[in-house]
Amino acid sequence: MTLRVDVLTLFPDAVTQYATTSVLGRAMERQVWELHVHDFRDATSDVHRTVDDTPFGGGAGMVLRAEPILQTLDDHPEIARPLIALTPSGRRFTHAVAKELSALNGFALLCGRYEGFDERVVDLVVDDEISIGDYVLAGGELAALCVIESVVRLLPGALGNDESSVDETFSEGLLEYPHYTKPAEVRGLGVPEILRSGDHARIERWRRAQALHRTVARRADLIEQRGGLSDIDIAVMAEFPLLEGNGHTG
Ligand code: 6GU
Repeated sequence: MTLRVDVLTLFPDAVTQYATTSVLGRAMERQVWELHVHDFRDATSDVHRTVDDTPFGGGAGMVLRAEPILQTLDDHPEIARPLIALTPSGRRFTHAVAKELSALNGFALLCGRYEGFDERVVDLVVDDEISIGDYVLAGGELAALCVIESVVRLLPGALGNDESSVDETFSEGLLEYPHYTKPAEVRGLGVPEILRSGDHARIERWRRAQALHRTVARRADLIEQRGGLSDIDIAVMAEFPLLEGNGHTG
């Protein structure tokens, strides 16, 4: 089944350009997903094609008008639902939300600009509001692309044979262990000896220990979310303590 994604934006070329490149572009060619981009400036009816106006109540910045967005939805009843608005005041986007969206037949993303859109758009047509993190972007386009990429790569057939989204960061609630490739020495830095030992059971425990050490050091909130460290976690971390320089020499 092909996932249908609609994007409502004032910058259709920026969205299309990225979404047809690399992993997303290849997945689109394989019909894992399809993209329908709608420029809501096309749904304006005044000569200046005005999409924004000053806020009632005063204050800085401009607000996106409701009508071009509502008209776009009226003109295109085929636009997928739910309609998700991208805004820094939305609920936080996480791997769990990406999984939710990847289970749908489709969804639409509304990209805000300026100070946001008229709240009546939210009242009338928006089903959900999402933010990708606690910082402010100039518009929702980059956020929409983050959502699309993280969702599409979870779909069957989206990634190549030697890529996988099963075994990576966040699918397990831990950060990734460090990776190395050839050559064995880079500007005086080696590769942890164990990775060249051929002892696969031991390598797996070492990687697990590194993922745990990293997550404890950088994202204690993730450890808490998974209910703390298990006895097995503690044992494997003790078997492979964190070495200086992230273990490059050991
Ligand atoms: Cl979804 N939009 C904007 N404009 N800024 C953001 C965001 C979204 N998520 C985090 N910052």
